[in-house]
Order: sequence, then structure tokens, then C-alpha cells
Amino acid sequence: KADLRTVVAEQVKSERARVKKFAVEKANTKIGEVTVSQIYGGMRGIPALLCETSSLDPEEGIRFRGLTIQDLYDKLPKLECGEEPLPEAVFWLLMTGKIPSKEQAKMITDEWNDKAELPDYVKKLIDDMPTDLHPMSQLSIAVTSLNKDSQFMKAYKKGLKKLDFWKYSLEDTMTLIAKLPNIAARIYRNMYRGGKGCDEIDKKLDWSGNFARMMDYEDPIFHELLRLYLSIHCDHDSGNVSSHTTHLVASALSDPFISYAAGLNGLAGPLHGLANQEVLVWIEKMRKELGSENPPEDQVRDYVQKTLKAGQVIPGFGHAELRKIDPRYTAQQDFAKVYLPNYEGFLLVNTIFKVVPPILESLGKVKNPWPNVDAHSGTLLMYFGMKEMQFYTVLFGVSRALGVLSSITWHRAFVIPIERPKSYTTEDLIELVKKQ
Ligand code: CMX
Repeated sequence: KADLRTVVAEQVKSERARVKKFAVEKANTKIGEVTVSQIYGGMRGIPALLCETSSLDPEEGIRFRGLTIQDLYDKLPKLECGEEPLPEAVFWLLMTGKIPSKEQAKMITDEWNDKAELPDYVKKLIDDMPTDLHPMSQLSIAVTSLNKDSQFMKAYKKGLKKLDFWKYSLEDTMTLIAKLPNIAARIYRNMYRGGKGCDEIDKKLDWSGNFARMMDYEDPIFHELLRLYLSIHCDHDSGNVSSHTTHLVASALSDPFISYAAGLNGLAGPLHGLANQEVLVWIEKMRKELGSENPPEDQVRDYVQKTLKAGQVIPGFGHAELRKIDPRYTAQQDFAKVYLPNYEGFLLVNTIFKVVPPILESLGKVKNPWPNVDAHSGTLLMYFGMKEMQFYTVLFGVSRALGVLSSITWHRAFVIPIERPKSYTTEDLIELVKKQ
């Protein structure tokens, strides 16, 4: 069976020709308009970005190269003993648009296992960081430091041709993803296990299995959860903060390490990836205040109202683009129904799911009252003993690497130029509007 590089090289050849023809023939075709409210409103809905790896339908949710989350279950290879899709297979799908065979997914696992070892200076850098520095900052710093050995930058300095940019981007991508579990697990052990634990790759295990093991989680069901988690958080089209930031920075030909580190810094914001930490912080406060692990519906309702009255958002609910229940939420709910149906935390998440949407709807301004991916993930981790909420966004970040790095590799294959949209002062806009 063909390896990843061969398959991608063939695809790049044919896709480049197809895209070039389309982009030239339809160069002046208008696909939308921009209003003043969009400029002041976070550019919602402006059709401005390219994303080959995934697309987001507001009503249906995410599709990865055309596949829904259910399709990932139905079509992607899994481990012999597992039910969840393999993130290695998801990565292959994102990179090639094709479903890998079991052998092809295994080739990715083997390569990532081979490249997982961290250079000594990165180990030292992580070990020297204060343990009260947020793990997302530690992750971003460690990833940034890996660019010392960027193959893309080395080749670029030697005069790499534009048409070959993608090849070296892919090499850096493989190195970076291979090392991410090692980096994240080292941060975890330093912060929560007094620096103790194993940092050696077991070549019999997959990417998620090794990651779980290096964080000292041996339960095979937790390994399955991690496979699910790392698969569903990988990509959410290009408009979200982490993906767009990675693309923007990469468009300046920054190497994949520092481009993705920039995306991680965006993911660390409370309105984006940090929301999975915020959800659990909020739930734990609620439990403490109401004096129960699983408080009744009316008390949860009052607590939600109190949160809103205090001027805070309900974390884990709403979305800038989605207008329905996030299918990534549903996938996690399905997992919980199988493995932890009676867990108090899961029951409380269900109560919150029942109570919050009507309240948000009644405010009359929230465009999407439904839960997003972050409303569920922390509770599942908590069940398996991962109580360190600050760390949750790191898991999101590790998964997001699969999507954003595939995406920037394709942007390089298409030789997309540096991003440079036009900005206006309010005075400029007032003048522009007068001319309409
Ligand atoms: N709780 C309370 N109010 C909310 C809300 C929520 N969960 N979601 C939206 N609103 C409010 C907004 O704050 C805004 O209020 P103001 O007009 O007073 O400023 C109003 O409803 C309209 O917002 P919107 O158009 O529906 O939502 P946005 O596109 O502006 O923002 C998001 C989207 C995700 C930032 C927002 O829904 C939110 O803050 N949710 C909670 C945080 C969260 O779960 N984030 C994770 C999203 C998933 C991810 O990216 O990882």
C-alpha cells in the first residue's frame, strides 16, 4: 500500500491543476458581499477563507473531508480491540481526502512512534518552567522551541522552490505531531505528578495509547476516550481562532512549529478552547454552592440565571457558526451512555443540557442556545480521574494540530500568498458608505 507522502504527492499534482483552472476561470465571480455590521461584528459570515480539510454546516455540524463524525466511526480503521476512530486515520483522511487502510494508519502510528523522542533542550526547557505557568503557555513555548530543527526553514534558507514548500511543511508536521504527546505528557507529569512517570514510547501502542500511558492512565477505556477526543477536536473549518491564526501566521512562511504555536495561543482564550476548562470550573462551583454532586433541575436553573445576572456567559453553550447541537457533543454523550451511564457528573451534564437552552433562548439575543463540544469533554475526563481542569485545553490543542497542520500544508501546495485583508478606520467607512 502507498505511503502518505506518495499519496499526497499524487493528490497535490491533480488538485493543483484543478484548483488553478477553477481559480483562473472564475477569478472575477462574486460569491458574497460585506456589510458594515460584519466589520464591527467579528467578520461573521464573510466568505473569505479556504479550507480543504473540513467544512462546517451551521445546521449539521462538522464534516472532515466530507465525512460526518458518524462516518468516521463507520469508515475509518480502528484498533483490533477498539471502537473509536484512530486519530492517525483521521490525519490521513485530512491530508489526503481518502480513507486509509489499516496498514496505512499503522504506518502513521509507526512513524510518529519513531519520531516521538524530545531533544534534551526541549525536555530541560519544559522541566525548568514554573509549575504554576498555565499548561497552554508551556505547550506553546515548548512547541515554539522545536523550530530550531525545522526542515522547512532549513530548506527555505537554501533556496527552496515555492512548488516544494508543502513537502517540507509535511516533514515538520510529522515531526511535530509525533512529539506532541511527549511534550504534553511531560507538562502534565511536572505539574501534577511531581515530575515522575514514564516518557518512553511503547512501540506496540498507538499515538493516543502512548499519550495516555505517558500521563499515567492505563485504563484501556481511557485510551479509547482519548482516541475519540483527539479525533473529534482536530478541525472545525478555517474560520475559528486557532485555525485562522495558524493559517495567518503560516502565510508569512513562518514554519509549522511557530505557526501552530500561534494557533495554540488563540485556543487558550476562554471564548475558544479554554471553554472546556471553564465548563468544569463552573460546574464545580455550582456543586459546591448547591451542596450536591448532582443537584435537582430547579436549583440548576436558578444557578444558570445567577451566572447570567452576574454578566457571565454559560460556558460550553453557544457558537459563532453552529446553530444546532454540536455533533461532537453528541459523540461524547454516546460514549458516556455506554461507559458511564450512572456517573453523577454525566447526569448533571444532562440536567444542564435540559435547563440551559430554553434560558438562553429566552434572552432573545443568543444565536445558538445549544451545547458545543466543550460542554461535555471535561466531565468525561473527570470520570477517569483527570481532575486537573487547567490541562483540558492542552488535549484540545494536541488534537487541533492534526487539522491545522494538514490545512497549512495544503495552502502551501496551492502556493496561497501571504494573507493581507484591507482594514478601514471608522472615518474611512463613513466615507465609503456615503458613496454607496
Ligand atoms: N451564555 C450567555 N450569553 C451568551 C452565550 C452563552 N453561552 N452565547 C452567546 N451569548 C450572548 C453573547 O455574549 C452576546 O451577548 P452581547 O450581545 O450582550 O454581547 C449575544 O449572546 C450574541 O452572541 P452570539 O452571536 O450568539 O455569539 P457569538 O458568535 O458572539 O459568540 C461564543 C460565540 C462561542 C463566543 C459564545 O456563544 C460564548 O461566549 N459561549 C460560551 C463560551 C464557549 O462555550 N466557547 C466555546 C465555543 C467552542 C469553541 O470555539 O471551542
